[in-house]
Amino acid sequence: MRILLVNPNSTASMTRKIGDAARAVAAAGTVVVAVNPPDTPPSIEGYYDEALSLAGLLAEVRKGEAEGFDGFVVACFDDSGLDACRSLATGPVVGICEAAMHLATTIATGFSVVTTLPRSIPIIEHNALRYGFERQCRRVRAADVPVLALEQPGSDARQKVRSEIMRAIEEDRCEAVILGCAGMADLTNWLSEETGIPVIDGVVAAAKLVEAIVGAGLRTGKTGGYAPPLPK
Ligand code: 5HY
Repeated sequence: MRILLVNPNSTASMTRKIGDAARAVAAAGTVVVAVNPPDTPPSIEGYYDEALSLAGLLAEVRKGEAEGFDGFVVACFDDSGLDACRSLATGPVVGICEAAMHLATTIATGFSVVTTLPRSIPIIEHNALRYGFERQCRRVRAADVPVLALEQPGSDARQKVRSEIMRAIEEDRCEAVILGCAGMADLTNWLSEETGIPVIDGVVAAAKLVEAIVGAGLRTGKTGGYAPPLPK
């Protein structure tokens, strides 16, 4: 099968990181391709950037559908434009936030999320409500690092994420932690070793969930909310 991961921001180094994380866990026979639009914000930090990224995200999914990809991942933790992408795609479209939260509830009675900036906290809290995980989500926290600091070698971003996870373990009774930014995908194993609890990266979670859905022979339902766009 062929899975397309779309990073809605335009930072190519993050797109490469996202693709590498998914390829590292892909089953034999699964081809993973990661792309980003050329003209969206370099990082998505809050509602405004998210809105600016939507047209580029949809264009990439439209192209991927035309090229026959079997499934799609929206690789931004806001789960930007998920429903609109599902209207375009035949195969499943999975957001990295929803996938990570689904997986977390199978291995922990409660999880916390550590994202980048405080402005992203209400967006992720809304996602937990939307997906029905508000009871298992102990808290959404921010390490207070800009998204692109995760792309800068030598920045203190990884240490700040680690410290926030330690606070989550201490204060939230969380038994797993979700990384609340696609740009953290390369920190997962190190953070799990450092903190001693399961650390879930949404990119890996979403890629494996798409594999499972396609493998089960399922596709997006087209008779209602996810019906194809009408010509205008
Ligand atoms: C993301 N922003 O996953 C989100 C999450 C965040 O550019 N990629 C981004 O940190 O707000």
